[in-house]
Amino acid sequence: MQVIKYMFQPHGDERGQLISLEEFNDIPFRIKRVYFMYDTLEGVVRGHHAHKSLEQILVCIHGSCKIRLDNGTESKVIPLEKPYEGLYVPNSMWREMFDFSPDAVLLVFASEIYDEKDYIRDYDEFKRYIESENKHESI
Ligand code: T46
Repeated sequence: MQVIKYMFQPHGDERGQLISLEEFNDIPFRIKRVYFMYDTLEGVVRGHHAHKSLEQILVCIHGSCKIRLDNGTESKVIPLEKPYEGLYVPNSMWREMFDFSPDAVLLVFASEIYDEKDYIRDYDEFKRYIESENKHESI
């Protein structure tokens, strides 16, 4: 399973660091929505879903957290610990976010506006969805 992590270029000088992210240049899609989560309680696991179409880039701009990505056959855990690392999460990928440090701020760039119909929130349904997608691809 291929995991794509972007390393953004900080514009550092004697005052500190600045990162600028532009759609299509640094983020590989048109950014239609930005959201972030913070004050995540210890032991909490967020996510537990996949998206049919949505693509996203996750950046832990403060603190740290871990992301589990699962494509239906393989699963990987990716730590996010630096504000210049962006994890690309494609569509049809189950995700869970966990191990948030108390100061973690997880910023997300999303390719679509919020749409509950795009979510698959049941893992067995996700597996069936992946299988049907693979069938279509092999025809
Ligand atoms: C994802 C992971 C990484 C909105 O009203 N608008 C929004 O844009 C979002 C993202 C959420 N919401 C509402 C829906 C729920 O009532 O905020 C509440 C929490 O959302 P959810 O339980 O879906 O949050 P997470 O952390 O489980 O998942 C979120 C995104 O929903 C999801 O697309 O990939 O972060």
